[in-house]
Amino acid sequence: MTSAIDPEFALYGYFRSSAAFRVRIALNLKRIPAEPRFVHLLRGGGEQHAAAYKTVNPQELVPTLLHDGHAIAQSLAIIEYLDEVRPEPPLLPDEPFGRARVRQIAYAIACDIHPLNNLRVLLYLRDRFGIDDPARADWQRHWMTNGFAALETLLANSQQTGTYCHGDAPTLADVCLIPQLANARRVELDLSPWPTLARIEAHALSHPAFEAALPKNQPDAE
Ligand SMILES: N[C@@H](CCC(=O)N[C@@H](CS)C(=O)NCC(=O)O)C(=O)O
Repeated sequence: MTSAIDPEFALYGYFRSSAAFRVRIALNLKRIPAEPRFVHLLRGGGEQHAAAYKTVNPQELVPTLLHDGHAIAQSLAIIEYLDEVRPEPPLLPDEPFGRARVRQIAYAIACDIHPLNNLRVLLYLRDRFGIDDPARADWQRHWMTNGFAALETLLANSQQTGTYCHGDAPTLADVCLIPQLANARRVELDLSPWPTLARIEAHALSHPAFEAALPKNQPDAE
């Protein structure tokens, strides 16, 4: 959806990474065509563990944003940074309760759901405890179900919810929700118990910034 690459920005990511997916959405919304740098999370044991990448991000995770001589990791820190250096369109509301509510939704996903389903956690379950593929998929569905049920209640019962999680424009909350729902589809989680989440997802994916950021639309998609 974007044109020539902006040489000011580069993003280390992987097509399936939902944390990188969040940043791709934010960059698209702000019309920043960052140079993509691909880190294959599985090849050769994971390129995130290569010495060269460790100097960029000592946590050995994607995404990492390069801008203005800085390497910034943690998707939420990156997105709030982008919101400060490129404020339009804003991804956080302009009043304190709205900002807190959007962060509440974003953190429920990024801090409480996503980490339990991350690759390194799944690999540890397999390698340390011998947990097989179906049981690990069940683990993922369990923690997503737990988190989505709470989000559905929050969103369905709030007048602040609009066509997006907070009002009628995309915010940090949607930037986190849509990639998490993509992860849920990968493990064949039935989303029908959460109609508000599904409605917001359908609406968001009609926006080119979200659609272009989908894993399947990335150059490194397999
Ligand atoms: N809290 C971090 C999470 C980053 C993260 O977990 N990234 C995953 C991909 S979604 C990763 O790089 N995993 C590699 C691994 O587990 O080895 C953020 O929001 O950026």
